[in-house]
Amino acid sequence: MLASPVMERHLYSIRMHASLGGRHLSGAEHLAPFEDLEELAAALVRRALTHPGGRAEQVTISIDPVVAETIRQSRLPDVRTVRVVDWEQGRQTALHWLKVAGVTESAAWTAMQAMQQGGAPDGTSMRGAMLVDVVSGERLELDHARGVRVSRMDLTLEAEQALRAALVSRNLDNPHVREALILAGKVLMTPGVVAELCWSDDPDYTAGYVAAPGFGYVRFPHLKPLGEGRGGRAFFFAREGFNLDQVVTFLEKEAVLFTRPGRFLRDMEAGE
Ligand code: WAQ
Ligand code: MG
Repeated sequence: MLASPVMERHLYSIRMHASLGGRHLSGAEHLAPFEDLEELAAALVRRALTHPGGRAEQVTISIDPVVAETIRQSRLPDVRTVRVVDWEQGRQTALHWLKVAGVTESAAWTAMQAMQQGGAPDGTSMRGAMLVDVVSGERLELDHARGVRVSRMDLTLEAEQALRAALVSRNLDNPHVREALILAGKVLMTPGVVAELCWSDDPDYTAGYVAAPGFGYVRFPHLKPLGEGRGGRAFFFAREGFNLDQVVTFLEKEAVLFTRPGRFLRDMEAGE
């Protein structure tokens, strides 16, 4: 949330990570000028201590300077909802959109199965995303429990206001949607990315999405059963030209600021 022109300001990345019983509970972050850090830190701590999943035991706030000239500016992805009646139809339809993006059916299926089983070796959700070979479905990230964390992205205050106005009128103005759009927006800028698949780890939130550079962010109201606490993210990459270090550095370290929302496209039915 940035109120003033970006390039003249010295910016900071401010990130919160909270855990409970040794498990990841909550995380959030912003890119902000110096003057906003104190207030943002307080808001992030409040968020960690009032999380619906329990009160955090450990909260870490990290602040790092970001060189203003290195910040990439972009527009958020276009958004559309595909109506599905239940999570089975949602998965089937998500599989279709992944194929449209260029993921093989077997790779898409393999990733979905891995996410359903929690993604991490102990059967819980990963902290970050799995990186998946678009053809074979093979996992490419080094740490299957942590995965790759997308970080250092935010929107300007103007873009946030425009986005929220567009979301409110569609009954979609909640933190899940806003944060997922920002995260997917950065993922879609990654060199070599073909698509992203995501569903929430919040037991009460069944929605998820498929995003791809060609069609933006396509959301499905149901991608998992209500009450399911395992969620995840899979980023699909073409193996040719894939460079793990470059991809991880981009996703974790390079700052991206969204200055405009994407377009909102009409809802579709699953069979369309
Ligand atoms: N980087 C990579 N992976 C992440 C990150 C991150 N910064 N944050 C979360 N994940 C992974 C991790 O495995 C989580 O378990 C999983 O994603 C889901 O995270 O209605 O709420 O924050 O359009 O629970 C999408 C649909 C909601 C929104 C996504 O994700 C809509 C959501 P959550
Ligand atoms: Mg969650």
